Amino acid sequence: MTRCRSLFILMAFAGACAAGAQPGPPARQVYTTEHRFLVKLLSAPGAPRLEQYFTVRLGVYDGHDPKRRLTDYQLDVAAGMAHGLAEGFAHGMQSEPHVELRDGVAIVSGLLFSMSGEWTIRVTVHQGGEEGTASFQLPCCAQ
Ligand SMILES: [Cu+2]
Repeated sequence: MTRCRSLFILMAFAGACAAGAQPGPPARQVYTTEHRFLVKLLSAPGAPRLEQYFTVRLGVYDGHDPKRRLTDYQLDVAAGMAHGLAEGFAHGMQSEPHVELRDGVAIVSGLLFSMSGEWTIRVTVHQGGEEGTASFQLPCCAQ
């Protein structure tokens, strides 16, 4: 019974990921400070589920030549809720995101939202001695 239920949740999750990976509405994108980098949210679940791990895919582009996708960068990813703070998070996630670069696309797994409301995914790009930070808002969660 427990095993069946786990399998069902896993399949539902896989379905959500597949849906997120399909070409759909224009990717959301944010420039880092001084337009150094352009970070695109290539895919994300339409609606993350409370207390369920999910994955997003990010692309990083030259901010001054946004058609040029970068491959030689490193990414730090953190997520949290501001709860009205002008800067920073009132609290983070209860999990540690994992970043894997595959053909220049950053696959960020291990994201988990533990509370309903507006979450921020903060991405810091490091490349060639430069860095820049971009933030994406993601609401939590589907009912
Ligand atoms: Cu919160």
